[in-house]
Amino acid sequence: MGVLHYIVIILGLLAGWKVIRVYELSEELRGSDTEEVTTTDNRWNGILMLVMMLAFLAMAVYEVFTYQQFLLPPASSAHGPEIDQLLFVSFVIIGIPFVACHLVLGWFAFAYFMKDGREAYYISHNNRLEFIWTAIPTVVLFALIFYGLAVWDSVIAPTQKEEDTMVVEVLGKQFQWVARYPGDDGELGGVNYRLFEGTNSMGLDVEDTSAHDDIVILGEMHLPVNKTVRIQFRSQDVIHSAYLPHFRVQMNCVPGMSTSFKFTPVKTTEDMREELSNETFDYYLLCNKICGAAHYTMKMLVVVEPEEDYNKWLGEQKVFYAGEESNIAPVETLAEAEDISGEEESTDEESVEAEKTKI
Ligand SMILES: [Cu+2]
Repeated sequence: MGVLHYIVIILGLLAGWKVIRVYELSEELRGSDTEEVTTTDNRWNGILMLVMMLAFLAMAVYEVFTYQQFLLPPASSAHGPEIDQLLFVSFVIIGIPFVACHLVLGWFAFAYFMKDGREAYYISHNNRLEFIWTAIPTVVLFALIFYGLAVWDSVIAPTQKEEDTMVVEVLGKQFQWVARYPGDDGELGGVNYRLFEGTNSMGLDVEDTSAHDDIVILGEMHLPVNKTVRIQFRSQDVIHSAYLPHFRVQMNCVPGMSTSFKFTPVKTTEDMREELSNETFDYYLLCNKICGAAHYTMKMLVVVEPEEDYNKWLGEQKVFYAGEESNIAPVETLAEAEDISGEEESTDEESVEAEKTKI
């Protein structure tokens, strides 16, 4: 909105205020008490209340349909439809009392406005009524919670055998995502949060030989279609949340622990481009936990493709550990790693001492 809009709004408000003032003054001239609330005022209030409630509901319905597209993108994982149905059922069950309560509220204000000779009906206590309005929401909410738990259970612990599942690791850090694939041995090497240091940006335990052929890729991840994948999440610094909206996957990445989510992508990036008739469509993994100043930049491209393409792509990627000659990941035991952190502390103390002497 430009400055002109604001000026128009302010002038409009001033004009409204002046109109009311003129009305009040004319009433005073007529000798009537402007403070007195008449039956006509009450009737008008009732009508306006009903109109406002109807307008409010109409706006709510309009917004639900207009902005539905921003709620969730089309699902493209095997469990996606289950989550969508849960969401739909929840919205319907919450929507019914939402509409009903507002209609009743508007209607009562309209139909039972205060007028002479009408007396309010007081109920001091009614056990049956209290039982009904406690029992119905309890039963409905219990049903909703059990349904939700059942869906969550089937999503988080699907029945596919673990040996048919491929494993990929995703590491979150301020402000990047890194993917790690097991190499030819099909096994991800060990990691430890205490080994994040220097060029060992993955905290890889290179004493573990299965770590030597691990493949690490920055900001991009490929997945074969129709293959169940377990993504193991880690964080290097603060809590991040890996969010793959199209796959209906979200999992916190917590420093010092490993979390995971198993799912099956069922549509390739190409399938989705065709389905949405959008040439530039891409899947993304986003960070859904405000983790710092550049949180909004934290996303990783996810490419879902046929298995042959996936294998070809993976074959072209580089191995992270380049041998003892490389400057990457010094071979250390955890005890040594602790020693180093001890040294760092003493350096800190030294610098503090140095600061003191300066002063
Ligand atoms: Cu983050």
